[in-house]
Amino acid sequence: MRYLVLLSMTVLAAFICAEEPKPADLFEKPVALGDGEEFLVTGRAQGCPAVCDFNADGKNDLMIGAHESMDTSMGGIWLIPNLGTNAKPVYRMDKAVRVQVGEDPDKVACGCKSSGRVLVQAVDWNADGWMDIAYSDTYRGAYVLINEAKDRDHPTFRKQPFYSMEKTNHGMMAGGGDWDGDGVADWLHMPFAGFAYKVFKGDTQDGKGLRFPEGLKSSVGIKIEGEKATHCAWAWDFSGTAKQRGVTEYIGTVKDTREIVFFELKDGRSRRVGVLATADGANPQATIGDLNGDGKMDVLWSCGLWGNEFQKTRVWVMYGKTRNAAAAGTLAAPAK
Ligand SMILES: [Ca+2]
Ligand SMILES: [Ca+2]
Ligand SMILES: [Ca+2]
Ligand SMILES: [Ca+2]
Repeated sequence: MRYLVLLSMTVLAAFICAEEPKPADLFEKPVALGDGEEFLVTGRAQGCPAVCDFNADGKNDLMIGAHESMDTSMGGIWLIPNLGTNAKPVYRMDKAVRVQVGEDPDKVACGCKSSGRVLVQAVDWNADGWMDIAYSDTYRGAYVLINEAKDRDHPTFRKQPFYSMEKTNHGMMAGGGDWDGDGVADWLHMPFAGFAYKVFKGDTQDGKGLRFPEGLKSSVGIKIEGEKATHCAWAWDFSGTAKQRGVTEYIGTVKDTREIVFFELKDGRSRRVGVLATADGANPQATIGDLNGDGKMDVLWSCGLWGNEFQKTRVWVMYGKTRNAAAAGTLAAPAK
């Protein structure tokens, strides 16, 4: 009898293990990006990295939204071309191009010297094959930069509002991924530091481009209680089993911790499944994208470093192990 109980418990445990993804099985160990000898050190504070292919050469580049420095509340966006290959990317900060609005660098009002952020995402808003950018200043509003389609290597943009909080709110955070499971990336607005989650459902034009409905009212609130991300959150079927298990898997960060956490949301309740990595600085900002273009969704993050290098930022990636990003083209590179 005892043997039978033990046996059935073992079988049950095996069944549960098979159902529940282990975060360690989903991603490789984190690596810091750079040129193979030196790490990419951006010299910017509170960096938020994202995958893009701004020059449309088929090699995935990096985009970083960040403070100009900790002496100012102003920020900007930098594009860093991939000088290597997708499998072996090479990024150097001295090759970075600052995003221009017309003749001038885009100035982002972060609202705060120490903790404002610039969360960025590559989109192709008008489906013309030229990369556009959606970003949030985490303070008051979100914007879209429409590529003027003049120069692939040194793009210039037109700036237009995407939505506005209308009054200042230091706790406005953002994220994305696919929250409704249709394979198209969405935008996530997290007012009051994750108190609410509002999804802007991503849309394409005949399968090309990526845009979100404009104006705060066009977002849809999702119920999320329990252990949840507060500073950024990105949903994807990372394990490839989320849909069949009826859950939403997402990665995110929580205020005042350095952890990149894997969460699961089911019936409005969120819970921590496990910690994927611990950042080398406070309040890391994470995004997802298929950086090496292998059809497996990767996780990127950066932060402000502590100590006497607190204005510098290293960019980390954790490559995905599960083939799950087939429909994620809009997250990595715009349609050509
Ligand atoms: Ca490229
Ligand atoms: Ca475009
Ligand atoms: Ca979606
Ligand atoms: Ca990948």
